[in-house]
Amino acid sequence: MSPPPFTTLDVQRLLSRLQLSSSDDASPRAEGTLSKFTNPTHMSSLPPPSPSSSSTRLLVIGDVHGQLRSLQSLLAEAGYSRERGERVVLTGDIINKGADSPGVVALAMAEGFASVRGNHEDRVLRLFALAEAVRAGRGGDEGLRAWEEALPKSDRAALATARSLSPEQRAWVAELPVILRVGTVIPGSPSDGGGGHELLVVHAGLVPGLPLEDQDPWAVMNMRTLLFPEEKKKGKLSAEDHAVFEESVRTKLKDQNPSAAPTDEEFAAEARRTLDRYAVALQRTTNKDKETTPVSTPVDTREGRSWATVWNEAQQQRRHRDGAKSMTTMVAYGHDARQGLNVKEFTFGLDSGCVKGGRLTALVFEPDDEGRGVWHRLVSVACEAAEAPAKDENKDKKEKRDKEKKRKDGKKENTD
Ligand SMILES: [Mn+2]
Repeated sequence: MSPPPFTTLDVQRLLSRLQLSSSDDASPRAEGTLSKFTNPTHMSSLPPPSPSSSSTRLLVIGDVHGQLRSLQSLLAEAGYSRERGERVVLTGDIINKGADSPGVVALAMAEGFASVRGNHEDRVLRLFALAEAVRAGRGGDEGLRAWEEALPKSDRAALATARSLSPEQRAWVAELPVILRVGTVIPGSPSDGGGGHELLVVHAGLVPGLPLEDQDPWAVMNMRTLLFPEEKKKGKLSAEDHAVFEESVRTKLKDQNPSAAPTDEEFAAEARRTLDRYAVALQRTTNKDKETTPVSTPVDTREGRSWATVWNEAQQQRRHRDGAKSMTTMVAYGHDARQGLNVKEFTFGLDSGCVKGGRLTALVFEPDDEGRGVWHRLVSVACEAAEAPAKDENKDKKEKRDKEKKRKDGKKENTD
């Protein structure tokens, strides 16, 4: 008989114990950075090109998902040169699903690539930390096996990915920030008013009008759309949107503790915290930004409005309001393989489905030949679909039934 599932409280207790012991070098399980596995770095900045660089090219590459060969051919296709000091940024989900996650991380570390944390990095790290906590906290290897058995197949696969990485590779992945500020990629010139464009890289999206430090890390790694409150409902979501919002909160809690459903109290507390976050953040938002972008709540489903569409509208309004002298903010992201390549004026959706046999895409910023400015273009290569992981028949059947039920309920599973 399997032991009762861990409650969210159990998990928090186990993880905090593990974090306390993580600085203890005497512990064989200590990785020194385990607290970073479940508490990601919120934001960091990409270092500018080094003074010795002979090229200022910047490559931003979509979701690699362990497809090492595709990444290598894309770098070759784009004419990437480490010797010239070119910089590469990955949009997250560089590991899991594909055949060679350790190979991708090894290449990224060796070449000094930057990346953000995607939902797959987050899941892989979280499951590893949880598994270590379970082993330490309940029944050693035996208890761990029973806990693993009860996990859904995709979580067991993520745990296998975590264990395929070396401790140094896991530590590197754990350092990846949720938001990466790249800085100015297209400088403004006096002739066009001085404005220019800066670039942010995230895995899934950002809530327009909300300060970066107020963005919810889970939402930045998972969001697709925004729900807007209704004026006639005094700023509250419609009943329909509220149901969508609740579903998204459940997914967030499940991501944080895959081994147990939250209690009603935990769910209610998280839903309240989330709504408060956006209400409080709205008060902090400057009046100027409030005019262009009403506050909204991000969700991981496809109901509501695309965050990228709203982001573009906000940037266009800002430029209209402040003129060409103001800096505008572009965002490069991945995550949305079903939507596919999605390039707009101020947003670049770069997940073109490599792991499903689509393409791997790079957004390249480079000076034009006459040195008159910086331009961007896309380079991509075709990918072979990753092989499906080994079968586990009983579980497969159950998961197929669950999926079938979800489909009948009109829901589609998001696995990006
Ligand atoms: Mn993703």
